[in-house]
Order: sequence, then C-alpha cells, then structure tokens
Amino acid sequence: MSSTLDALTDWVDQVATHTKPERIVWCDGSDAENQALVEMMLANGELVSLNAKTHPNCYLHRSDPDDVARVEHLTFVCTQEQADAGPNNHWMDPAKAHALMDELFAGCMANRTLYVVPYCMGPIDSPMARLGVELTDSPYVVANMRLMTRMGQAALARIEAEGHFVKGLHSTGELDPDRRYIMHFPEELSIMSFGSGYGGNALLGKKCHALRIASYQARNEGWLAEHMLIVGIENPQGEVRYIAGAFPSACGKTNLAMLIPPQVYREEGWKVWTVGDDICWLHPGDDGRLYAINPEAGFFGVAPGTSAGTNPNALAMLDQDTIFTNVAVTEDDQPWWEGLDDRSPQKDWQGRDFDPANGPAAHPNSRFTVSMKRCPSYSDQAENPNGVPIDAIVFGGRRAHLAPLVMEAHDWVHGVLVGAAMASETTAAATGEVGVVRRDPMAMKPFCGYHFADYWQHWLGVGAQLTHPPKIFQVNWFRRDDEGRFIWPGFGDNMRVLEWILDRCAEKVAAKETPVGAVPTQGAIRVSDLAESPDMDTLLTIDPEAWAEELIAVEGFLSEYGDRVPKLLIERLQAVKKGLS
Ligand code: OXD
Ligand code: MN
Repeated sequence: MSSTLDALTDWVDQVATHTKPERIVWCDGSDAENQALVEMMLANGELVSLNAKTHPNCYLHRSDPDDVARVEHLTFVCTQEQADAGPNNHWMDPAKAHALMDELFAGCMANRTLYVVPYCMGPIDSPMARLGVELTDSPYVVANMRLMTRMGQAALARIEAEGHFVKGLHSTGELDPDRRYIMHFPEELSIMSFGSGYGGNALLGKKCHALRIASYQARNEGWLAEHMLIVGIENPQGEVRYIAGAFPSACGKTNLAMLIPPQVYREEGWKVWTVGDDICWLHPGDDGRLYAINPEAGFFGVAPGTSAGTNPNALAMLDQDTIFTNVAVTEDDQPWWEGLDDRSPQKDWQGRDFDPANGPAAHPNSRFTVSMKRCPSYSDQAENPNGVPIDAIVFGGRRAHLAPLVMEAHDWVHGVLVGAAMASETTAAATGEVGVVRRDPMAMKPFCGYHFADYWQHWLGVGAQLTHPPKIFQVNWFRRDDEGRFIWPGFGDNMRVLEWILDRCAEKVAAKETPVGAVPTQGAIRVSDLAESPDMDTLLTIDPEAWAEELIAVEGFLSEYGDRVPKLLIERLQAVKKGLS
C-alpha cells in the first residue's frame, strides 16, 4: 500500500507533467527558505523594500491593478448536483470545470517554479486542525502562506501521519481577468485557482479551504466553519470569556478582535485577547459547550482606516516582519494608507507619483499580512489544541437604520434566524458596486461551500446537540442619525456592548424583551464616562413597523432557498412576525 507521501508525490508529478514547471521546490517553511524567496522577489520586482529602520523586514507588493480583490462572479462550487451548491453559489458541473481548468493549467508553469506548500489550518497539534497542500507558481503566495498558516515541515509530517489533505492547485496564469477562475470541488476536497494572485483567491488555505471546503467537511463531520473573529475578554477578576463574531468583509472584525478597552475599563483591569480576526472553526465539546479554534496563523487585514486611534494593536504589529500589498509609500519609503495619519504619501499603490486625481493613494482593499504572534493582544490560548469555550456568538452588519446597537436572540433557533437574516452594505473587499445593501447570512454569503438552506439546518442540528449553547446576539455599530453621522462611537467603545453581552451570558443583568429580541434596559450599557453621550434611545429602540417590513423581506429572502429551508426557521419567523402585529 502506498503511503500518503507517495500519493502526494504522485499528484505533484501529475501536476508537473501537465503544467511543465522549470523546477519543483518542496517548501519547508524555514527562515532560510523565506529569506531566499524574499531576495529573489526583491531582485525581480515582485517585492519592494520598505524603510529598514522604521519597518525592518517589511516589504511591499504591488499587484496587477486588475487583481486587487476576491472575484465572486468567477468563484464556483462544483458539486455533482447543482442543487447541492445552492442558490448562494455559482455552480459548474465538475467535469466541465475540470476540463476548463485543465486547459488553463496546461503548460502554464513553463519557465516558472512549482512550489509545494504543505500547511496546517489550526494549531499543529489540535485534533480540530485540518491539513492541506497548495501547489503554486507564485513565490508571493508562498511567503504569505508562511505567515497565514502553519506551513512547511511540521505540516508535512502531520499529513504523512494522518493520510488526508485538501489539494489546492494555484497559478497566477497571465493575471488576465478573462482567464480567471476559482473552482472548489468539495466532494473531492480540492481547489483549483487560476489567473489571480490576490489573497482571497490565491492563498488557498484561507477562504477556499478554511471556509468553502471546510464548511462542507464540517457539515459531514458535525462542526461549523465560520467567517468569525474570536476574542477573549478578561474581567477585573481575571476570568476570560470568549466571543465569536461574524461580520461581513470590512466591517471591522480585525479592529474588534484586537480592541483596546476604554480608559475606565482599563483602570478597572479589563483586558482583551485576540484569538482570531477572520475565521473560526467551532466544535461541540464533551461538556456540551462549543469550542473554537482559529485555523489561521496570521492576519490578512485591510490597511486603510487602521491607525493609532482605531486599532493601536494592529499598528504596533505592522512595523516589522510584514508584507504589505497595494499600500502607498511616503518619501522615506514607509508604508502609508488613508486614515493612517496626516503625512502625505509620495507614491500611490501603483507606484505612480501620488496625485489625488488618480483616487486614493492606497488601494481601498490594500492589505497587510503578518503573523498573529506579532499582535500585542495575542492570546496565550490561541495555540490551545482544544480551542477556547465560546460564551456568546455575535452577528453584526452594517445598517444605517433599523437594527439596534445590540439585541439578544430568544434562543439558539431564533439566533439562527437572526444570523440567516443578516444584512449589510457591500464593501471594497470584493469587486463590484460599493454601498448596496445585501443579505449576507452569517457573513458567509461568499464563503459557504454548500446550499444555504442545508447550512441553516446544520446550524440547528449543532445547536440541538449542545447542552450549554452560546447565547446569540446581533450588533450594529453603524447606525446613523438624520444627518447621516454614525451615532455609536465604535472601535474601543464596543467594549461597552461586549460587557453587556457577557453580563447577559452570566445572567447578571435584566433585559427588555421585544418580539425581535431582548435589548438593554435604560442605563444598562455604560456610557456615563463618555465625553458626549450617544443617543441611546435611538440606538436601542425597536420600531415594530419597520421590523414588520424587515421580516417580510427576510421571508422573501429565505423563500429564494426553496423547500430545503428548515421548517423550524420559517415557523420561528412567523412567530416573531405574529409577536409584532
Ligand atoms: C477577507 C474578506 O479578506 O472577508 O477577510 O474578504
Ligand atoms: Mn473575511
């Protein structure tokens, strides 16, 4: 019987025969290997050096201007049955998708190196972690995968021991948007990505594996793969409680994951610990609770808006060992982006002399890639192989009206409905129009690898199994007043809302019950120390008429998913509607 390594070598050989690389390099993840790759990329211009005094070991990558974001319209889930991919995914017949990709990959690595990148998603010794191998012709991808995953020798050893891994094949091709596809084959546990070097399309461990393929695997295996941050809140007594939160792309997950509590909280001894900022794998534990690991080892965060004011922890970690993509630079070669500070950039993200007439200096979706270990609030539990127990799940969206600052679902089933009804305005993380409201259930619209209705059913099933399920909440930091200004200060002050959430979990505070959920009573959210008190009445009011309309819209949205939508969810929606009338 051949070993896993033989199976891996056979696959590498097959790919090499088809793609014709000049050479094959098996990556071990070592510093020496990384250094050699960086030097090569500096020499060929794929990376640009930044100021070595202020930003040692930091580099800038300028991508092709047409390759700056995920491409949802070119991202496919290829299941045998179209119905299994669901209306939430673009579907292609697997045979057709393979034929198309085989044609694109034929000979595409001529004069290039094929890198074999073994990686582990999750702490290397965690039973919840999963393995993968990405074959890629992009050294930029290799350098990023090294920061974003546990990559190299240790992962290869675990693959050999375990015998399973997700196969990911990637080539930047010619970066031609007309020859670009991101294909997922959940039934084969494989991914093929051609024509893009952008993180979400090319770092296959992230969205492709840890969300689309993993969500499919998780359903078969009884767990959840979610687009969530994981944050630990330590109270003055030294107890740490963990919250997982789903927010659509670019709604501040990274900021929330590393928030710095307001001064009064800090003085009392509150602390915040970062476990993850984007992806969370949730497993039911033997004690009936839900345990979370972050499958990633790094942050691939949005740079614009990150500043000493909005996210000092992020800023502190970005002055060393970071790869920047599509940011601007100052005259002394420091990375710069809109919202950072009031210096003026010299070169824009395309390397041109900065001219405001060309638009923002940094691309709105410019990114930093950095190891989690560089984060000052990095949790000492982030590497815990058993994960962290979750007390609360938070669903957030970006809504100018309607949704209150915070609201607690009646129970798990209602929480699943709240998650399924999530809506937000679109952002720059995906190509397409910005600012349009769209439904984004559990913030998984672009990432769920199977039919949403089956996914909601799976959520209900996981909840039914838990004797101590987390409580589920909805939050909205983005409510606006009549002049269009944000009412809630957000950022570090979100701590005030997290405190209420944890108090509810510990059954320490009462709440005001409404048909759509329980909201804080007057004065329950601490704001008295704020220089300017926000309009809490508006932030916490439930408008029954507007909610009745919202529920009709939600009902319409759910009906797009047909007969497979769980009856329990529809019944609950009807019950909430009835409560409002
Ligand atoms: C991301 C995204 O890059 O959600 O995390 O788009
Ligand atoms: Mn994300």
